[in-house]
Amino acid sequence: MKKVFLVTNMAEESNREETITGATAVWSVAESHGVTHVFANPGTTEMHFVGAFESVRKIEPILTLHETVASGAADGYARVKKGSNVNIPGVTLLHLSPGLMNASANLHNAHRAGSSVVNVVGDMSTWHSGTDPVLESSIADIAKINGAVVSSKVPAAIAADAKEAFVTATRNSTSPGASKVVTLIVPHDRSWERVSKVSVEDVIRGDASPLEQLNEDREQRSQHLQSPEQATTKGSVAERMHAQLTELLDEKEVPPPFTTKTTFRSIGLTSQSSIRYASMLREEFKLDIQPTIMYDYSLVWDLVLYIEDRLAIENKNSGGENSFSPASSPTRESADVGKKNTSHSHGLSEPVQKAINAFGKSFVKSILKSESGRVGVYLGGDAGIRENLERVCGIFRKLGISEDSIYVENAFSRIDRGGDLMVKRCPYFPRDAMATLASFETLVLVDAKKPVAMFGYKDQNFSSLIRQGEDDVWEIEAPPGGKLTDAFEAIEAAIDKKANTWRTDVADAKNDKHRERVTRAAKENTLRETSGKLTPAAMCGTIAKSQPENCVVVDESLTSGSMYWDATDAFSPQFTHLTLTGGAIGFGLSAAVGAAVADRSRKVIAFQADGSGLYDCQALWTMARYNLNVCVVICNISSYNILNIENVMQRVEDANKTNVSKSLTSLGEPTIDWVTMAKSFGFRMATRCDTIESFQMVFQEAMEKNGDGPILVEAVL
Ligand SMILES: Cc1ncc(C[n+]2csc(CCOP(=O)(O)OP(=O)(O)O)c2C)c(N)n1
Ligand SMILES: [Mg+2]
Repeated sequence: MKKVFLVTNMAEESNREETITGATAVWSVAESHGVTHVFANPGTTEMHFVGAFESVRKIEPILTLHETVASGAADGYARVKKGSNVNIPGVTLLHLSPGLMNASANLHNAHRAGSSVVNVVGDMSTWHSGTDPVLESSIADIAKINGAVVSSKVPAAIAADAKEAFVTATRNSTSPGASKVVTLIVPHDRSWERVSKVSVEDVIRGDASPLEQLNEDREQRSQHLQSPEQATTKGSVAERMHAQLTELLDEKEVPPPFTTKTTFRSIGLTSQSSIRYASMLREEFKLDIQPTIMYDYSLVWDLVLYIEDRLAIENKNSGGENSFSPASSPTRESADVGKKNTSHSHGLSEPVQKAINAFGKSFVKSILKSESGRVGVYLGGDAGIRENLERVCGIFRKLGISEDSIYVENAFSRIDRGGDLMVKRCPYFPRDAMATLASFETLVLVDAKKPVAMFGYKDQNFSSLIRQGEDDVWEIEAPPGGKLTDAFEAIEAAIDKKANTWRTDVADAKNDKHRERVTRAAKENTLRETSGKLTPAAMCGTIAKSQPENCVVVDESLTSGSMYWDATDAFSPQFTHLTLTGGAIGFGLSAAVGAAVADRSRKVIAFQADGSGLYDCQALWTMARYNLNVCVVICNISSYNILNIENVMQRVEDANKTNVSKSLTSLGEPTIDWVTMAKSFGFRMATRCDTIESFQMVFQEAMEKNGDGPILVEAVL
């Protein structure tokens, strides 16, 4: 026994002395977060990271030939890896600020998609920084545009810094649309300096003091929540608030609901948070506070802070860590930057659970009271993940709301559709989108930001796409410290109690009719012609009919794919659909790389408009090099077609008078040969099709091939 004990001790001692490079520490942390691949375009300051892949063998580096491919791939990877309770970040390795700048357009898309992405960016050595070497400029300033920044400047803190970056990128957020893009800046010397292996393992296991962390979080939260009034007000928040509320309710003799307009909602809280807060306050102060109102209350920020404190105390007592910020509070963006955030969900605290139950009850009661055809649902964020979508459709079915009243954002990050799930897509143009949503009296947003017009057009003077009043818009989202599914659970519990008033039959009858209508129209529109010149409609119908079950479709088809949604509703088995979320074109081919790397068992179809595909066509080389199971369909219309449409729609003065303006939307002269391009990037299979028959044959064949490397089909339209 003694001998064994001695040996163990000696092993521990030698472990303690074992050191690894900072770069290896970063990849070890990444590995502990489930990361399997890094999309890289390194330079001098990242060479130790390149070497560190030799030590962390579970992570495979993927070389991309432009940083926009790396960031788009990281986004596609994260979207495919995501589960209803799983978040594995896409990771990039980029060279200084120029590398990050090249990656930024697709990081913008990733930010808008709510994708978890960690960029590891090398910087000049700490002692060299500031001497103005040619490649130097502020990495943090560029990174901040798309999300949070963690700078690893302190010696030996690299594992903790990396952990902070990965935790921040994968946290549950209560705010739909909050960025999960995080940039970890690592000075050159920090990447080669050696750190104790045991200390890195401690960080990975999370042996840091939670209390310390909690205090730091709370301090930061109260700083970013402070209003000018708060800074000068004395007394505890609870005391002040009680006095204020009592005075408000007793002396002013204005029974709720009050009439003036300072509300929880007006400071950016959602309906869900407002109801939650009101119910907590009711319970605490035994005052009659109505849900969505705190009218005429001048220190409404105090309420927020007070509840934050309550949540933090509750969490501390239950051993959990919590992170909470009111949705889109004015200071949220700045607070995200450089903030320590270690949110993990360990179950909801009691007050949050009570509050969310109260929300569920109010919601179900109200929706059951409304006329079912007058309630519209708008899905965003994680609502499209299959488990979530099934639950959402199940919930609304019981409430009598049919699939043709359930819309998904036009620019959605992921929706697992097809088979027996059918929802609608909100139209692209603002006027159409607004009219669609305005046809409902009540609107329910599920994990979605309130939609605004993509552009402010000359003759359309509106921004919000929502016409309903504040009290007719419900927002379902993750509660503080919890997950979106906690909100679903509360609603389902409330629905279960109302089993005798379910309106499933109403929804089912409408659903049947809706499906019939969609299938008839899709057949008529996309399958009517079977031969002759290839058209966008025939292409959409063919893809929808032939795409295999469980494939991933990365859809940057823009105008050529306008009939694809309905065609897939009608003909496609279950699949995962990803789109361009941030409007920064040049995402599709890159995201297809990431999607194919994330799950090699799934066929990926990159449904790609030609103009957009030319921003990141280097992705083709990465597809070929790593033998990815991707079928690229290029919609070759030799133009920026959407801009021609905009020209007409915006009634642009003098447009097309001569060839000058036309030349800026045409991609012809010289024509681009995608087949030759693909072959030059290493594709073994690339074919051009200009008839319906040839496209049907080639695409069908491409769907049957697996493991033979990528295929490109150039659809000449
Ligand atoms: C990064 C970026 N640059 C420029 C634009 C402006 N823009 C929007 S659509 C478009 C052309 C799209 O053409 P294509 O991809 O061929 O699709 P099509 O309209 O032909 O269907 C351009 C240049 C943009 N949205 N993002
Ligand atoms: Mg085009």
